[in-house]
Amino acid sequence: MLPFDRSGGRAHAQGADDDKACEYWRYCALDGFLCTCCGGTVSSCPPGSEPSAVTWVGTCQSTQDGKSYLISYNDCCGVTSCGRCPCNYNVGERPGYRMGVHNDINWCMANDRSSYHCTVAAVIGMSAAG
Ligand code: ABN
Repeated sequence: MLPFDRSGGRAHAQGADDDKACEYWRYCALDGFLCTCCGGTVSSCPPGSEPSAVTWVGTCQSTQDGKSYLISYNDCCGVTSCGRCPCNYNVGERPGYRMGVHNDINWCMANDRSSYHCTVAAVIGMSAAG
């Protein structure tokens, strides 16, 4: 039997070390399209888009050293929706009344160009959690 792609276009590969896969460790609380699949990197927006002025944060455990890191999930703004590699992980997410830890929102709301393109996951610190 020939190999069969069951990913539905969501990601190129499965794996905690592949930054184009939803399972990549930094994406544990990411809801959106991966910027790594849209011409950007894990921490920089694709050309023509800009990072959201406001953001939400999560804590994810690194597969490299087992430590917990604080991750900033900035949306990239000003370009229409990328549509590639949709992911939805919600470790530690809280309901919408706690905005800083809620991911199902267009965080481009405070930018002049408020259309949502994709989401990056930048490490901004180590977590006291471990
Ligand atoms: N933060 C990603 C996103 C954008 C628009 C709608 C839902 C989620």
